[in-house]
Amino acid sequence: MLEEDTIVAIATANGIGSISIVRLSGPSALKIALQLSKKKELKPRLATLASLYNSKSEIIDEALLIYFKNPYSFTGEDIVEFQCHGGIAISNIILSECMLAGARIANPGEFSKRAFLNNKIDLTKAEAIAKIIEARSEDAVKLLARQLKGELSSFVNDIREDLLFMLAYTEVTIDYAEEDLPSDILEQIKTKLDAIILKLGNTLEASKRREGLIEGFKVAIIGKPNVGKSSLLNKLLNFDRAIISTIAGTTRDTIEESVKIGTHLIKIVDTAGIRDASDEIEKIGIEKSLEAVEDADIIICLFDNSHAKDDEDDKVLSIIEEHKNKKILTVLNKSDLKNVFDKTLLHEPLTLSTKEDINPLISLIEEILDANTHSDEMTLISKRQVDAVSQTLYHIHEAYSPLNTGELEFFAYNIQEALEYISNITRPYDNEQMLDVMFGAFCLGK
Ligand SMILES: Nc1nc2c(ncn2[C@@H]2O[C@H](COP(=O)(O)OP(=O)(O)O)[C@@H](O)[C@H]2O)c(=O)[nH]1
Ligand SMILES: [Mg+2]
Repeated sequence: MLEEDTIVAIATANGIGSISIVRLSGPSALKIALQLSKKKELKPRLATLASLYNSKSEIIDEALLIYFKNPYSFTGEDIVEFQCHGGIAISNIILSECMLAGARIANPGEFSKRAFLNNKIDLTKAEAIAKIIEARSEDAVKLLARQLKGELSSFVNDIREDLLFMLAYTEVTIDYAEEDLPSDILEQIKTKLDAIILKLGNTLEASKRREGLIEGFKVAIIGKPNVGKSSLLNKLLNFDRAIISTIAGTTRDTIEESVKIGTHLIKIVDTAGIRDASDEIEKIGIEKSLEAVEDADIIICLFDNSHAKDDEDDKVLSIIEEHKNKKILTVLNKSDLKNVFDKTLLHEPLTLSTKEDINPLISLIEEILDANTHSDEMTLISKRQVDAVSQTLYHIHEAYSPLNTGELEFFAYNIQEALEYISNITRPYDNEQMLDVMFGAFCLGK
């Protein structure tokens, strides 16, 4: 289903660089490129050096032209790429000349949308493209590259095949026989259902646990006032981001910053000290500290080694007790002073001083993140994918009991629903609106 109009966009970032790429896609792409270059022909997939001319035949640049003849291009349409000299002016002039010659400016994500509509990529790849462009860490790139290569597509296709197999058998039984499913087929279906439930469940669980791989894992620093939370944040960031003082209640709001640890990007959150405050604003700050705990993947819980444990520390300990499902690192700070905190009251505390060396803590965080990153578990990268898998899993669970009671129509209905949801991940049956929203979020020129 080839589009009528030809679109054009500057594919490279808007700024000064050695080259810029202007990309044309659509039925007139070649014609427009020949007009601008005054060439008779362009050989597909061959780089051709050419002078470019404007509509008044004035020379505007010298560029490398590459023609991709349909269907062997990213969009599946004719594409011509101009590799022109870098800079804002040149690429904009070429863009305007392409428009004068009949192209229209592309909408955000329109190249990818055309690639999707022409079956060149499925939605998992489209999402991976959008995200890999914005990725800010090596972890994110590695994860997204796997999806780009089609890992999720084949995962989805395998499950679809199994569901289709079940549907085929049950439909035949419903149509032609009064009898129940033959018992060996029934057993085979149950085995397949169990395997799918396990696969989907593991994927959802792993995706939740590894959510931070793209945006950055959240690490919250908590503790009572004055234990050195803001000092730790500043030390991790290597600059004075938060105000540090001996006055309890100095940090009233949560402060969030991104920092790289090893190959990982983390979002580190400094919080207001937890205590029974009477000040209204401080109270709100403490509420936000508790929210930060909820949101965090890793919690660094600070105590002051120069004082004995008190009621405020107990309060902090009771909070981490409620969040045992998260990674919790307990740190006895201010260990450069006289050590009076009873270590045995904490679980494997790290003894350190933010005034001196925090490397042992950094290594520990890196170890945790490494363990979470180096795994080949299937990971979903968007809420859209997570929702689709959850719905698939729901309908597969729903299919189980009618199978046991021989109500094959109900079984078939739920498998049909599951099929539709799982298919949505790669190629929805029809959902124009969803496609517009999705591709609209792409950056220009993609
Ligand atoms: N001696 C010593 N003082 C520290 C250490 N860490 C923080 N402090 C001091 O403790 C006070 C409170 O620090 P701050 O980071 O504002 O604590 P917060 O309220 O937990 O954010 C400041 O005067 C810091 O200089 C440390 O490791 N050793
Ligand atoms: Mg503070």
